[in-house]
Amino acid sequence: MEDKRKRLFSGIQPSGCITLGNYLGAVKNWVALQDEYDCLFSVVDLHCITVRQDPKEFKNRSLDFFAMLLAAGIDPKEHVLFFQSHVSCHAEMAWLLNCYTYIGELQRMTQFKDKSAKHADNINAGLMTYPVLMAADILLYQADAVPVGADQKQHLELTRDIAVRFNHAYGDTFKIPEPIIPKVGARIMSLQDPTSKMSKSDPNPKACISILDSPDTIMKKFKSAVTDSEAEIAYREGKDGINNLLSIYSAVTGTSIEDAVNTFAGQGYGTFKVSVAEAVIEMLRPLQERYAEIKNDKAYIESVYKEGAERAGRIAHRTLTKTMKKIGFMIP
Ligand code: ATP
Ligand code: LTN
Repeated sequence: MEDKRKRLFSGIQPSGCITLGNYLGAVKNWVALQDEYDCLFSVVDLHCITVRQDPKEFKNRSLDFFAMLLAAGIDPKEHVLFFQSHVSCHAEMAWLLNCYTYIGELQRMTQFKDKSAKHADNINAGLMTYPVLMAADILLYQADAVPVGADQKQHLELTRDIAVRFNHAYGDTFKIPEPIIPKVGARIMSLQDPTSKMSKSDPNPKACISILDSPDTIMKKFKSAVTDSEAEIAYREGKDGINNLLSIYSAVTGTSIEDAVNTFAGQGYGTFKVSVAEAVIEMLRPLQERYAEIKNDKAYIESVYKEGAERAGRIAHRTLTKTMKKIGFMIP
């Protein structure tokens, strides 16, 4: 029976580890949205090579990420979970869309500017055309909705601009996707510098929580989180460290920021940090247990990604052919 639910697509790069930021800003949301949408989730490995990767590590990490998504609760029977590189239409569609995207648009992207500054010795063309590959990911599946953290909003706007431009030139071809950005957790900040986002590529390991960190490590990282010298638990401008901890607590427990503030009002920062750490540890415990099981079952992981690539490939191929026909390619 044809699925009449709206279609959803999202992706995560297998670089670094899945951070608490990725989890609260994206993955946790993916799991919840599975009830409402017909979903495709991808480990977007092609995106990773804009930065040099060690081949062996890259391969292992890609598999780890796949297992982590399964452990987090992605249901590969109901939905599609696959590696981007297993569906060659992504790279092909990216080429087509490159020719409908302006260099000026790509140079304006905040992430491009940030990453160029960070990797000044390797500003390759892929770093710049990265958002076009992302647009290809989304448009290939005619996705209605794309859940992402706040940092990806700009890339999604570009995706929409490219799709509108193409549709305008050739007639209705692509669905125009809507972003889904969570109200709390959309932008989890670094524990060491709460004015910048928690990033898997942060060189300071204390800045970032991995969803596979041990309870001990999580507790230590929260205890050393940077706050301020006021000793007042309140959510307001200028209290970046405390705001971040309140956001994390709220996203993890599902309580509003206001209720969290009331719960902790009058307590010291030390006690508050311990409570936030405990909530995170409890949230991650079942995920870590499932991960340990799934990681050992190589045959299961393989069967899921093979089936995922087939199911995704069928949809992607349909859109790629349609797009090529519109442009005027001779289709064999
Ligand atoms: P890097 O930090 O190295 O740039 P990343 O952590 O942004 O990488 P991605 O795989 O590009 O990793 O992101 C996966 C998802 O996680 C995206 O939807 C992104 O918006 C979301 N995300 C990333 N960092 C955060 C954060 N600090 N808070 C909330 N969501 C985040
Ligand atoms: N650029 C994204 C990862 C990504 C993505 C996508 C997210 C690649 N393709 C398609 C949503 C839909 C990021 O999160 N940094």
